[in-house]
Amino acid sequence: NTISVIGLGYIGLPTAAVIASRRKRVIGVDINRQAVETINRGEIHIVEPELDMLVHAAVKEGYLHATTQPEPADVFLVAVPTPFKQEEGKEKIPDLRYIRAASEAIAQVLKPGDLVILESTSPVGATEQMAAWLAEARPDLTFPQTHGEESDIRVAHCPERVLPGHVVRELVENDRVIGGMTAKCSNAATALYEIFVEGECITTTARTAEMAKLTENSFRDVNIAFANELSIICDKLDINVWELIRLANRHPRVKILQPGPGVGGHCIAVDPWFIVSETPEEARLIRTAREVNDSKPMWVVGKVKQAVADYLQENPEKSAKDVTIACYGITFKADIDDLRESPALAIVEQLCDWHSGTIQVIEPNIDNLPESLNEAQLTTSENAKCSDIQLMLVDHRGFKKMDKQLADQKKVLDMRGIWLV
Ligand code: SAJ
Repeated sequence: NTISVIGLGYIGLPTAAVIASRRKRVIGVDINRQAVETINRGEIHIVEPELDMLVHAAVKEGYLHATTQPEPADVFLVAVPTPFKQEEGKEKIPDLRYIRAASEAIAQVLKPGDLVILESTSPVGATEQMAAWLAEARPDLTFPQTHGEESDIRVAHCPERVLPGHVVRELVENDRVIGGMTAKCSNAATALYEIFVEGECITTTARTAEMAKLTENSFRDVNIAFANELSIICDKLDINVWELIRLANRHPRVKILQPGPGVGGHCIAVDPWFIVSETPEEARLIRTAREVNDSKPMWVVGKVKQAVADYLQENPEKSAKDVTIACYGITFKADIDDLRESPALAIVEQLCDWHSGTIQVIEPNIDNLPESLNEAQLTTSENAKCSDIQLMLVDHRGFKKMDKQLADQKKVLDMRGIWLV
Protein backbone atom coordinates (compact mmCIF):
# COMPACT_ATOMS: atom_id res chain seq x y z
CA ASN A 1 0.00 0.00 0.00
CA THR A 2 1.25 3.46 -0.90
CA ILE A 3 0.00 6.47 1.00
CA SER A 4 0.18 9.94 -0.44
CA VAL A 5 0.00 13.04 1.76
CA ILE A 6 -1.04 16.23 -0.03
CA GLY A 7 0.25 19.35 1.73
CA LEU A 8 3.50 19.05 3.72
CA GLY A 9 2.92 21.72 6.34
CA TYR A 10 2.49 21.62 10.10
CA ILE A 11 0.10 18.65 9.89
CA GLY A 12 0.91 16.90 6.61
CA LEU A 13 4.65 16.52 7.14
CA PRO A 14 4.47 15.04 10.66
CA THR A 15 1.67 12.71 9.50
CA ALA A 16 3.69 11.58 6.48
CA ALA A 17 6.75 11.00 8.67
CA VAL A 18 4.87 9.07 11.36
CA ILE A 19 3.26 6.77 8.75
CA ALA A 20 6.65 6.26 7.07
CA SER A 21 8.14 5.37 10.45
CA ARG A 22 5.71 2.41 10.45
CA ARG A 23 7.50 1.16 7.33
CA LYS A 24 4.84 2.22 4.84
CA ARG A 25 5.74 3.82 1.54
CA VAL A 26 4.73 7.49 1.68
CA ILE A 27 4.69 10.05 -1.13
CA GLY A 28 4.51 13.63 0.12
CA VAL A 29 3.17 16.22 -2.30
CA ASP A 30 3.50 19.98 -1.97
CA ILE A 31 3.40 22.88 -4.42
CA ASN A 32 6.31 24.50 -2.55
CA ARG A 33 9.37 23.27 -4.47
CA GLN A 34 11.78 24.44 -1.77
CA ALA A 35 9.95 22.49 0.92
CA VAL A 36 10.00 19.39 -1.31
CA GLU A 37 13.76 19.70 -1.85
CA THR A 38 14.40 20.27 1.85
CA ILE A 39 12.42 17.15 2.78
CA ASN A 40 14.16 15.02 0.15
CA ARG A 41 17.48 15.99 1.76
CA GLY A 42 16.07 14.58 5.01
CA GLU A 43 15.62 18.02 6.53
CA ILE A 44 12.55 20.00 7.60
CA HIS A 45 11.23 23.49 6.84
CA ILE A 46 9.10 23.91 9.98
CA VAL A 47 9.90 23.83 13.68
CA GLU A 48 8.37 20.98 15.64
CA PRO A 49 10.07 18.89 18.35
CA GLU A 50 11.23 15.41 17.26
CA LEU A 51 10.10 15.95 13.66
CA ASP A 52 13.60 16.44 12.23
CA MET A 53 14.78 13.01 13.44
CA LEU A 54 11.66 11.31 12.16
CA VAL A 55 11.84 12.88 8.68
CA HIS A 56 15.56 12.26 8.44
CA ALA A 57 15.16 8.55 9.21
CA ALA A 58 12.11 8.11 6.93
CA VAL A 59 13.88 9.68 3.94
CA LYS A 60 17.17 7.87 4.58
CA GLU A 61 15.48 4.48 4.82
CA GLY A 62 13.55 5.19 1.60
CA TYR A 63 10.03 5.16 3.03
CA LEU A 64 9.32 8.86 2.42
CA HIS A 65 9.90 10.95 -0.64
CA ALA A 66 8.44 14.32 -1.64
CA THR A 67 7.33 15.65 -5.02
CA THR A 68 5.42 18.61 -6.46
CA GLN A 69 3.00 16.50 -8.57
CA PRO A 70 0.69 13.76 -7.26
CA GLU A 71 1.66 10.21 -8.19
CA PRO A 72 -0.60 7.13 -8.11
CA ALA A 73 -1.20 5.78 -4.61
CA ASP A 74 -3.82 3.77 -2.74
CA VAL A 75 -4.63 6.36 -0.09
CA PHE A 76 -4.57 10.16 -0.40
CA LEU A 77 -4.51 12.25 2.77
CA VAL A 78 -5.36 15.89 2.12
CA ALA A 79 -3.80 18.29 4.65
CA VAL A 80 -3.90 21.66 2.90
CA PRO A 81 -4.79 25.01 4.49
CA THR A 82 -8.41 26.21 4.71
CA PRO A 83 -8.20 29.94 5.40
CA PHE A 84 -11.16 32.28 5.30
CA LYS A 85 -11.75 35.17 2.96
CA GLN A 86 -13.69 38.36 3.48
CA GLU A 87 -15.11 40.78 0.99
CA GLU A 88 -15.61 44.43 1.93
CA GLY A 89 -18.53 44.74 4.37
CA LYS A 90 -19.41 41.03 4.17
CA GLU A 91 -19.10 38.02 6.50
CA LYS A 92 -15.89 36.02 6.69
CA ILE A 93 -16.34 32.85 4.62
CA PRO A 94 -14.20 29.72 4.27
CA ASP A 95 -11.87 29.63 1.30
CA LEU A 96 -11.76 26.08 -0.11
CA ARG A 97 -9.52 26.83 -3.07
CA TYR A 98 -6.63 24.66 -1.81
CA ILE A 99 -8.95 21.68 -1.26
CA ARG A 100 -10.30 22.17 -4.76
CA ALA A 101 -6.82 22.36 -6.28
CA ALA A 102 -5.74 19.25 -4.33
CA SER A 103 -8.87 17.34 -5.49
CA GLU A 104 -8.26 18.26 -9.12
CA ALA A 105 -4.65 17.16 -8.89
CA ILE A 106 -5.48 13.85 -7.15
CA ALA A 107 -8.27 13.11 -9.66
CA GLN A 108 -5.66 12.75 -12.43
CA VAL A 109 -4.07 9.73 -10.74
CA LEU A 110 -7.09 8.27 -8.94
CA LYS A 111 -8.13 4.66 -9.63
CA PRO A 112 -11.10 2.59 -8.47
CA GLY A 113 -10.68 1.34 -4.92
CA ASP A 114 -8.61 4.33 -3.76
CA LEU A 115 -9.32 6.12 -0.49
CA VAL A 116 -9.24 9.93 -0.16
CA ILE A 117 -9.27 11.43 3.33
CA LEU A 118 -9.71 15.12 4.05
CA GLU A 119 -7.78 16.10 7.18
CA SER A 120 -7.92 19.88 6.78
CA THR A 121 -10.27 21.66 9.17
CA SER A 122 -13.30 22.34 7.01
CA PRO A 123 -16.77 23.84 7.08
CA VAL A 124 -19.68 21.42 7.25
CA GLY A 125 -20.29 20.00 3.76
CA ALA A 126 -16.70 20.33 2.54
CA THR A 127 -16.12 16.57 2.31
CA GLU A 128 -19.19 16.14 0.07
CA GLN A 129 -17.90 19.05 -1.98
CA MET A 130 -14.47 17.42 -2.26
CA ALA A 131 -16.08 14.17 -3.46
CA ALA A 132 -17.93 16.13 -6.14
CA TRP A 133 -14.75 17.93 -7.25
CA LEU A 134 -12.90 14.60 -7.42
CA ALA A 135 -15.66 13.08 -9.57
CA GLU A 136 -15.84 16.07 -11.91
CA ALA A 137 -12.11 16.10 -12.52
CA ARG A 138 -11.55 12.34 -13.02
CA PRO A 139 -10.53 11.73 -16.61
CA ASP A 140 -11.46 8.01 -16.32
CA LEU A 141 -15.14 8.58 -15.53
CA THR A 142 -17.85 9.79 -17.90
CA PHE A 143 -20.81 9.42 -15.53
CA PRO A 144 -19.24 9.27 -12.13
CA GLN A 145 -21.16 7.66 -9.28
CA THR A 146 -20.05 9.91 -6.44
CA HIS A 147 -22.47 9.00 -3.69
CA GLY A 148 -23.46 5.92 -1.79
CA GLU A 149 -21.78 2.55 -1.49
CA GLU A 150 -21.76 2.18 -5.30
CA SER A 151 -19.08 4.84 -5.58
CA ASP A 152 -15.85 3.24 -6.80
CA ILE A 153 -13.66 5.31 -4.49
CA ARG A 154 -13.83 5.89 -0.73
CA VAL A 155 -14.04 9.38 0.76
CA ALA A 156 -13.84 10.36 4.44
CA HIS A 157 -13.12 13.29 6.73
CA CYS A 158 -10.79 12.84 9.66
CA PRO A 159 -9.85 16.17 11.24
CA GLU A 160 -6.42 16.59 12.78
CA ARG A 161 -6.47 17.64 16.44
CA VAL A 162 -2.81 17.88 17.39
CA LEU A 163 -1.34 20.66 19.48
CA PRO A 164 1.59 22.55 17.91
CA GLY A 165 4.70 21.71 19.92
CA HIS A 166 3.37 18.21 20.75
CA VAL A 167 2.44 17.08 17.25
CA VAL A 168 4.50 13.90 16.99
CA ARG A 169 3.22 12.51 20.30
CA GLU A 170 -0.39 13.64 19.85
CA LEU A 171 -0.60 12.20 16.30
CA VAL A 172 -0.07 8.78 17.82
CA GLU A 173 -1.86 9.15 21.16
CA ASN A 174 -4.98 11.20 20.37
CA ASP A 175 -8.32 9.60 19.58
CA ARG A 176 -9.50 10.15 16.00
CA VAL A 177 -12.98 11.04 14.81
CA ILE A 178 -13.51 9.41 11.40
CA GLY A 179 -16.43 10.52 9.28
CA GLY A 180 -16.90 8.46 6.12
CA MET A 181 -19.27 9.39 3.33
CA THR A 182 -20.61 5.83 3.86
CA ALA A 183 -19.94 3.04 6.37
CA LYS A 184 -17.49 1.38 3.93
CA CYS A 185 -15.58 4.67 3.68
CA SER A 186 -15.36 4.93 7.50
CA ASN A 187 -14.05 1.38 7.73
CA ALA A 188 -11.41 1.95 5.06
CA ALA A 189 -10.24 5.15 6.76
CA THR A 190 -10.15 3.44 10.17
CA ALA A 191 -7.86 0.73 8.75
CA LEU A 192 -5.48 3.48 7.59
CA TYR A 193 -5.33 5.26 10.96
CA GLU A 194 -4.87 2.00 12.82
CA ILE A 195 -1.42 1.82 11.21
CA PHE A 196 -0.13 4.52 13.57
CA VAL A 197 -2.83 5.71 15.99
CA GLU A 198 -2.76 4.26 19.51
CA GLY A 199 -5.83 6.27 20.58
CA GLU A 200 -9.34 5.14 19.74
CA CYS A 201 -10.75 5.54 16.19
CA ILE A 202 -14.43 6.49 16.45
CA THR A 203 -16.58 6.53 13.33
CA THR A 204 -19.40 8.91 12.43
CA THR A 205 -20.68 10.79 9.38
CA ALA A 206 -18.52 13.23 7.42
CA ARG A 207 -20.70 16.19 8.45
CA THR A 208 -20.54 15.32 12.14
CA ALA A 209 -16.77 14.88 11.96
CA GLU A 210 -16.45 18.31 10.31
CA MET A 211 -18.62 19.90 12.99
CA ALA A 212 -16.78 18.06 15.80
CA LYS A 213 -13.50 19.72 14.89
CA LEU A 214 -15.08 23.18 14.60
CA THR A 215 -16.83 22.61 17.92
CA GLU A 216 -13.60 21.71 19.74
CA ASN A 217 -11.84 24.89 18.69
CA SER A 218 -14.93 27.07 19.22
CA PHE A 219 -15.31 25.64 22.71
CA ARG A 220 -11.77 26.72 23.51
CA ASP A 221 -12.26 30.13 21.89
CA VAL A 222 -15.44 30.81 23.89
CA ASN A 223 -13.72 29.78 27.11
CA ILE A 224 -10.67 31.96 26.44
CA ALA A 225 -13.01 34.84 25.60
CA PHE A 226 -14.63 34.40 29.02
CA ALA A 227 -11.19 34.71 30.65
CA ASN A 228 -10.27 37.70 28.48
CA GLU A 229 -13.51 39.49 29.28
CA LEU A 230 -12.97 38.81 33.00
CA SER A 231 -9.50 40.35 32.78
CA ILE A 232 -10.94 43.57 31.35
CA ILE A 233 -13.70 43.68 33.98
CA CYS A 234 -11.18 43.06 36.78
CA ASP A 235 -8.89 45.77 35.48
CA LYS A 236 -11.76 48.24 35.76
CA LEU A 237 -12.70 47.01 39.25
CA ASP A 238 -9.08 46.94 40.47
CA ILE A 239 -9.07 43.19 41.16
CA ASN A 240 -6.16 40.85 40.37
CA VAL A 241 -7.71 38.57 37.74
CA TRP A 242 -5.10 35.83 38.21
CA GLU A 243 -5.89 35.52 41.90
CA LEU A 244 -9.61 35.69 41.13
CA ILE A 245 -9.42 32.82 38.61
CA ARG A 246 -7.33 30.74 40.98
CA LEU A 247 -9.96 31.19 43.68
CA ALA A 248 -12.96 30.54 41.41
CA ASN A 249 -11.25 27.40 40.06
CA ARG A 250 -11.28 25.98 43.61
CA HIS A 251 -14.97 25.27 42.94
CA PRO A 252 -15.26 21.63 41.83
CA ARG A 253 -17.20 22.46 38.64
CA VAL A 254 -15.43 25.67 37.57
CA LYS A 255 -12.38 25.59 35.28
CA ILE A 256 -11.65 29.03 33.87
CA LEU A 257 -8.84 29.32 31.30
CA GLN A 258 -6.14 31.98 31.37
CA PRO A 259 -6.52 35.47 29.92
CA GLY A 260 -3.86 36.70 27.51
CA PRO A 261 -3.18 39.43 24.95
CA GLY A 262 -5.65 37.82 22.50
CA VAL A 263 -6.02 34.53 20.65
CA GLY A 264 -3.52 33.62 17.96
CA GLY A 265 -2.53 30.75 15.72
CA HIS A 266 -4.21 29.58 12.57
CA CYS A 267 -6.90 27.38 14.13
CA ILE A 268 -8.76 28.81 17.09
CA ALA A 269 -8.89 32.33 15.62
CA VAL A 270 -10.25 30.93 12.32
CA ASP A 271 -12.42 27.84 12.83
CA PRO A 272 -15.30 29.45 14.77
CA TRP A 273 -15.95 31.63 11.71
CA PHE A 274 -16.71 28.45 9.74
CA ILE A 275 -19.68 27.91 12.06
CA VAL A 276 -20.70 31.58 12.11
CA SER A 277 -20.65 31.90 8.33
CA GLU A 278 -23.01 28.91 7.91
CA THR A 279 -25.42 29.84 10.71
CA PRO A 280 -24.98 33.59 11.37
CA GLU A 281 -28.35 34.01 13.11
CA GLU A 282 -27.85 31.13 15.49
CA ALA A 283 -24.12 31.33 16.31
CA ARG A 284 -24.39 34.42 18.51
CA LEU A 285 -22.19 33.37 21.41
CA ILE A 286 -19.51 31.93 19.12
CA ARG A 287 -19.37 35.16 17.11
CA THR A 288 -19.21 37.35 20.22
CA ALA A 289 -16.37 35.23 21.64
CA ARG A 290 -14.41 35.79 18.43
CA GLU A 291 -15.01 39.52 18.68
CA VAL A 292 -13.98 39.63 22.36
CA ASN A 293 -10.73 37.79 21.62
CA ASP A 294 -9.99 39.78 18.47
CA SER A 295 -10.42 43.08 20.30
CA LYS A 296 -8.07 42.19 23.16
CA PRO A 297 -4.84 43.32 21.40
CA MET A 298 -6.27 46.82 20.89
CA TRP A 299 -7.21 46.95 24.55
CA VAL A 300 -3.62 46.06 25.46
CA VAL A 301 -2.28 48.80 23.18
CA GLY A 302 -4.62 51.26 24.94
CA LYS A 303 -3.25 50.17 28.33
CA VAL A 304 0.34 50.76 27.16
CA LYS A 305 -0.56 54.24 25.88
CA GLN A 306 -2.13 55.02 29.24
CA ALA A 307 0.96 53.74 31.08
CA VAL A 308 3.23 55.95 28.97
CA ALA A 309 0.98 58.97 29.64
CA ASP A 310 1.06 58.23 33.41
CA TYR A 311 4.84 57.83 33.33
CA LEU A 312 5.26 61.20 31.61
CA GLN A 313 3.01 62.87 34.13
CA GLU A 314 5.11 61.45 36.98
CA ASN A 315 8.35 62.44 35.20
CA PRO A 316 7.59 65.88 33.72
CA GLU A 317 11.25 66.42 32.74
CA LYS A 318 10.96 63.59 30.17
CA SER A 319 9.29 63.43 26.78
CA ALA A 320 7.81 60.43 24.94
CA LYS A 321 11.00 59.68 23.02
CA ASP A 322 12.85 59.15 26.34
CA VAL A 323 10.46 56.37 27.36
CA THR A 324 11.63 52.81 26.71
CA ILE A 325 9.09 50.00 26.40
CA ALA A 326 10.23 46.39 26.88
CA CYS A 327 7.94 43.78 25.26
CA TYR A 328 8.36 40.17 26.44
CA GLY A 329 7.44 37.66 23.72
CA ILE A 330 5.99 38.02 20.22
CA THR A 331 5.03 34.41 19.31
CA PHE A 332 1.37 33.32 19.28
CA LYS A 333 1.81 31.24 22.43
CA ALA A 334 4.46 30.04 24.87
CA ASP A 335 7.57 28.04 23.95
CA ILE A 336 7.15 27.96 20.17
CA ASP A 337 8.66 30.06 17.36
CA ASP A 338 5.42 30.51 15.39
CA LEU A 339 4.42 34.11 14.70
CA ARG A 340 1.31 33.37 12.61
CA GLU A 341 -1.73 35.41 13.68
CA SER A 342 0.16 36.34 16.85
CA PRO A 343 -1.66 38.92 18.98
CA ALA A 344 1.61 39.75 20.75
CA LEU A 345 3.25 40.56 17.41
CA ALA A 346 0.26 42.70 16.37
CA ILE A 347 0.53 44.64 19.64
CA VAL A 348 4.25 45.32 19.24
CA GLU A 349 3.70 46.38 15.60
CA GLN A 350 1.07 48.89 16.72
CA LEU A 351 3.39 50.19 19.44
CA CYS A 352 6.23 50.63 16.92
CA ASP A 353 3.93 52.73 14.72
CA TRP A 354 2.84 54.89 17.61
CA HIS A 355 5.83 55.29 19.92
CA SER A 356 8.72 57.67 19.25
CA GLY A 357 11.04 56.17 21.92
CA THR A 358 12.83 52.82 22.03
CA ILE A 359 10.96 49.54 21.87
CA GLN A 360 12.79 46.45 23.04
CA VAL A 361 11.66 42.92 22.18
CA ILE A 362 12.72 39.94 24.25
CA GLU A 363 12.00 36.78 22.29
CA PRO A 364 14.25 33.82 23.11
CA ASN A 365 12.69 31.61 20.40
CA ILE A 366 13.68 33.61 17.34
CA ASP A 367 17.01 34.88 16.00
CA ASN A 368 15.79 37.84 13.94
CA LEU A 369 12.85 40.19 14.26
CA PRO A 370 10.32 40.17 11.41
CA GLU A 371 10.52 43.09 8.99
CA SER A 372 7.42 44.72 10.45
CA LEU A 373 9.43 45.32 13.64
CA ASN A 374 12.56 46.74 12.07
CA GLU A 375 12.37 49.77 14.34
CA ALA A 376 12.43 47.62 17.47
CA GLN A 377 15.52 46.12 19.15
CA LEU A 378 15.83 42.41 19.85
CA THR A 379 17.51 42.05 23.22
CA THR A 380 17.76 39.96 26.41
CA SER A 381 15.66 40.24 29.56
CA GLU A 382 18.81 41.28 31.42
CA ASN A 383 19.21 44.31 29.12
CA ALA A 384 15.51 45.13 29.23
CA LYS A 385 14.97 45.15 32.95
CA CYS A 386 15.72 48.87 33.29
CA SER A 387 13.09 49.89 30.71
CA ASP A 388 10.40 52.26 31.92
CA ILE A 389 7.42 50.19 30.78
CA GLN A 390 7.50 46.39 31.13
CA LEU A 391 4.95 44.61 28.94
CA MET A 392 4.61 40.82 29.42
CA LEU A 393 2.92 39.26 26.38
CA VAL A 394 3.92 35.57 26.17
CA ASP A 395 4.48 33.18 29.08
CA HIS A 396 7.67 31.56 27.77
CA ARG A 397 9.36 29.18 30.20
CA GLY A 398 12.37 31.47 30.69
CA PHE A 399 10.22 34.47 31.60
CA LYS A 400 8.57 32.59 34.45
CA LYS A 401 11.95 32.43 36.22
CA MET A 402 12.43 36.21 36.10
CA ASP A 403 12.70 38.37 39.18
CA LYS A 404 9.19 39.21 40.36
CA GLN A 405 10.49 42.28 42.24
CA LEU A 406 10.51 44.04 38.87
CA ALA A 407 6.78 44.55 39.27
CA ASP A 408 7.35 46.84 42.24
CA GLN A 409 9.93 49.04 40.54
CA LYS A 410 8.61 49.72 37.05
CA LYS A 411 5.35 50.30 35.25
CA VAL A 412 4.27 46.75 34.64
CA LEU A 413 1.60 45.47 32.27
CA ASP A 414 1.37 41.74 32.72
CA MET A 415 -0.92 40.01 30.21
CA ARG A 416 0.04 36.49 31.36
CA GLY A 417 0.02 36.58 35.14
CA ILE A 418 3.74 35.99 35.50
CA TRP A 419 4.69 39.00 37.60
CA LEU A 420 1.30 39.92 39.02
CA VAL A 421 0.42 36.36 40.08
N1 SAJ B 1 -4.72 30.89 24.96
C1 SAJ B 1 -5.05 31.77 25.97
N2 SAJ B 1 -5.45 31.27 27.17
C2 SAJ B 1 -5.55 29.93 27.40
C3 SAJ B 1 -5.23 29.04 26.38
C4 SAJ B 1 -4.81 29.55 25.15
O1 SAJ B 1 -4.98 33.00 25.80
O2 SAJ B 1 -5.92 29.57 28.54
C5 SAJ B 1 -4.28 31.42 23.64
C6 SAJ B 1 -2.86 31.04 23.28
O3 SAJ B 1 -1.93 31.92 23.85
C7 SAJ B 1 -2.89 31.13 21.77
C8 SAJ B 1 -4.30 30.68 21.44
O4 SAJ B 1 -5.06 30.81 22.63
O5 SAJ B 1 -2.72 32.47 21.34
C9 SAJ B 1 -4.42 29.26 20.92
O6 SAJ B 1 -3.56 28.38 21.64
P1 SAJ B 1 -3.98 26.90 22.07
O7 SAJ B 1 -2.84 26.30 22.79
O8 SAJ B 1 -5.28 26.93 22.78
O9 SAJ B 1 -4.29 26.15 20.70
P2 SAJ B 1 -3.53 25.93 19.28
O10 SAJ B 1 -4.05 26.95 18.32
O11 SAJ B 1 -2.07 25.81 19.44
O12 SAJ B 1 -4.11 24.46 18.91
C10 SAJ B 1 -5.52 24.24 18.89
C11 SAJ B 1 -5.84 22.96 19.70
N3 SAJ B 1 -7.28 22.86 19.91
C12 SAJ B 1 -7.82 22.69 21.14
O13 SAJ B 1 -7.16 22.64 22.15
C13 SAJ B 1 -9.32 22.53 21.20
C14 SAJ B 1 -5.32 21.74 18.97
O14 SAJ B 1 -5.71 20.54 19.64
C15 SAJ B 1 -5.85 21.71 17.53
O15 SAJ B 1 -5.37 20.60 16.81
C16 SAJ B 1 -5.37 22.98 16.83
O16 SAJ B 1 -5.95 24.11 17.52
C17 SAJ B 1 -5.84 22.95 15.39
O17 SAJ B 1 -4.99 22.66 14.52
O18 SAJ B 1 -7.02 23.13 15.13
